[in-house]
Amino acid sequence: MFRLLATRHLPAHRRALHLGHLPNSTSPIVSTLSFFNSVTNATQDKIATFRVLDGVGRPVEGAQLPDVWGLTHSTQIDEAFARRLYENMQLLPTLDSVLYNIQRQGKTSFHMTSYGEEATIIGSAAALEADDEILGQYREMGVLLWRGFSIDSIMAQCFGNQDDTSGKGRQMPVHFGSKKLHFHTISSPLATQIPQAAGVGYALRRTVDRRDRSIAACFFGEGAASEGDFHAGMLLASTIPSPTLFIARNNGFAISTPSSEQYYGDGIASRGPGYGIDTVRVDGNDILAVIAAVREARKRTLEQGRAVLVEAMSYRVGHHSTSDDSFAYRQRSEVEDRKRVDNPIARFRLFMESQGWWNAEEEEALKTRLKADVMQAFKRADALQRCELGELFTDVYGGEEPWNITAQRDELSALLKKYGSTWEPWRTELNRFKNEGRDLMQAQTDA
Ligand SMILES: Cc1ncc(C[n+]2csc(CCOP(=O)(O)OP(=O)(O)O)c2C)c(N)n1
Ligand SMILES: [Mg+2]
Repeated sequence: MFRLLATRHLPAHRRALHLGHLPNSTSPIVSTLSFFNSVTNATQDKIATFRVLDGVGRPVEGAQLPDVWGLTHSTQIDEAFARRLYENMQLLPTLDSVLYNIQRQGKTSFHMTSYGEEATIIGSAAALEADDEILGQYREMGVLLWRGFSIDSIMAQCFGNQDDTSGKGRQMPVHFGSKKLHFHTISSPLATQIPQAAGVGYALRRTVDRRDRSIAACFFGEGAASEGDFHAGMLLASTIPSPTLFIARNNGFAISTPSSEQYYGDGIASRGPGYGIDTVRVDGNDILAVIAAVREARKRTLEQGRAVLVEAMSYRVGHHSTSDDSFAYRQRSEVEDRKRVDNPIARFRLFMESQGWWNAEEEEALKTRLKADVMQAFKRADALQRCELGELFTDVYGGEEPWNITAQRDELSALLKKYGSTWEPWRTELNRFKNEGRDLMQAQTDA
């Protein structure tokens, strides 16, 4: 026979105490059968979104403007910092529009724009420290710009010319990397950067002079979060604690798959608590909200030595890439509406104007200057040759060159010697390389 415990009159937490708990678990025991499907409490069944500025750039009720910080102290956001943010936000679409168009002209092979995500990307960059390690997906060119990567370097990478410091012209466009700026080279397979970031965070924890100072910040799209690597990375960072900050850019699309088909739960943020990870969702079109959220997330991850997850909500205004035509799967009017109603650049500009920090003449002057800078860099990059052809075979592996690379170089060398100066298509192609392929044509080979 069951002996019923007379605990019904007790409040739930006392009742739970009374009933005890299981080994290996701190879960309170209850006698009421109830399922749950939300990580918030019942009165607020969706995760809230943090916002500072409204759609027309006014601080929302109760919001505080974020602090900015110098070497010695932090103060509320000031004109100089706001201008730097705004200029970097404006530089992104200026670069994007030129890089997109020159791909169409056949001058480069590919491009991916950041249209609509300027606040998410520049705001995150601004909230991090310059030597925090960045592991990006591919739409984070703005982080590099914020850190001082020049427009010439951007162009050199996209053209794959001899000045490309990211990969000597051997990577697809937008696959940037900079050791100096702590920006790990982009790789196309989705989500690989997520477990890698947990490893980088762990390495930072084990490095004495960076342990209390630097974090690993990992960007990924809501589509990439459907990969197994997302879960592997979150679990790794949760069970082997490390200062790793996950920044999910939820821009509504993974190429043609809308986020409504990407998950059934409450976005990406709902997954953080499952891994015991502090999580926040932020309006990714509000640069001040992004700065405040990422800055606080960074502080937490460093102080607690544990991972934190930020989900930034935005809308991918551009096509996925130059290989995509998004009007095949979404309405033109939807895009036009989003551009107008919730434009991250316009919102911040209105805020700046309301503070007396910006006006129409300055807007005009900035746009003219940025356009001229980008066009000049484009022309310079277009005129430069590629690296020496022989570079094709270097840096593939560390250490001693393996036999297969040597054999491939020898084969190309022999072919170039035979046909390089006589066969027209090759002669023309070779002119695009520094030293016109002579480094290989004159090389001693066994072939
Ligand atoms: C493992 C893998 N699968 C598929 C692709 C093809 N692919 C490239 S980008 C992309 C969409 C990613 O969407 P999301 O993560 O939301 O990033 P967004 O492009 O929206 O910034 C896909 C499916 C890939 N690069 N790698
Ligand atoms: Mg996406």
